[in-house]
Amino acid sequence: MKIYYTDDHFAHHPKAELHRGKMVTPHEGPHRMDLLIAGMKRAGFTDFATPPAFDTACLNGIHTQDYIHFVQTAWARWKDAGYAGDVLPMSFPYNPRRSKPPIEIDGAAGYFCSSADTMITETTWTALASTAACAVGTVDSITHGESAFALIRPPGHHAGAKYMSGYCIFNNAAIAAQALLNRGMERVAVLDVDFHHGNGTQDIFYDRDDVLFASLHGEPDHHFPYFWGYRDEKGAGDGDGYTFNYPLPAGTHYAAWRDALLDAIAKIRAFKPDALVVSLGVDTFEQDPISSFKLKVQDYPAYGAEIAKIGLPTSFIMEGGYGVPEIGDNTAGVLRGYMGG
Ligand code: OKP
Ligand code: ZN
Repeated sequence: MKIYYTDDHFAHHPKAELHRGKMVTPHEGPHRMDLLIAGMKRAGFTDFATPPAFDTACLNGIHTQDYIHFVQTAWARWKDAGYAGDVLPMSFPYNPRRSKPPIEIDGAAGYFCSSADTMITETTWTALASTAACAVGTVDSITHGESAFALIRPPGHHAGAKYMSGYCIFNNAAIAAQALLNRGMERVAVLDVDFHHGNGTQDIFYDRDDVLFASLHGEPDHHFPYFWGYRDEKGAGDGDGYTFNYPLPAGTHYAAWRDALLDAIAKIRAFKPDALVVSLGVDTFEQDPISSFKLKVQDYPAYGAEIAKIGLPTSFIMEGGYGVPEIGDNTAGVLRGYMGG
């Protein structure tokens, strides 16, 4: 299996995160990639591949032009305003009677954001170009008949058409799904196994019947992203019945998680998609520092094998997973399980 990767992820390196009232080193940083690569190598993965050149066209239909322009220019505007550090939004659009980005960058940043955990640094764009290109790379592999993995950071599944959120700025899973459709596939399913609800992906495809979205996640009354991911969110308009949410309580072990997975897989099969995108977050691990499920190391290959049984060419897109060396073993474990052990 090809692993699309570049060193450009280093270019996204925010300095601090406000977490539960304290300034801390961001949970989502380059150190994660060291752990992920170490785990992949321990598991014998060697087929690292350079993605195709980034083309902004891959963002069409996923992110709006004004949002893309904001992301590209935000840091320079922040600096020109005389502000320190990274772009960090603090004020969010809450007036339903007015919807336009203000001119001042602090306000503009809030307009394009839904949570104050997502920073833009001087070189973030370079990292985002790489994540999007790696997502497209997996689609290249699929068109050649091979499943593939985008080993990327920052993650993407919280980012919507015109907002960043939850460490995510470009929605790489959505980019992959759209790229598959652009290459002639008629239906694509996105299975989101990250601990957190993939609100951005859900939002982007909510009104569409060509992309099914299914997510297993910590139930939103107690877990980020809080305002999304309830069971009654099922899609709207043409998309009604193409979104499936499996909110699960803190402390969920593999047995119950797997029951939800098998239900999601049944929905995916009934949809008869041409390909599958997996938002692969491994923050479901029992030791994850910001999450609360109880999956163990051996559960990752087990569910990778369940995903393989769907029998679809699959684009695996790295999402979350934090803090401990096992994030590498668990990520590799899913892929090993998918490949048959
Ligand atoms: C991203 B992914 C701020 C609390 C907000 C956001 C979690 C984002 C997780 N310190 N936390 O889904 O793994
Ligand atoms: Zn997550």
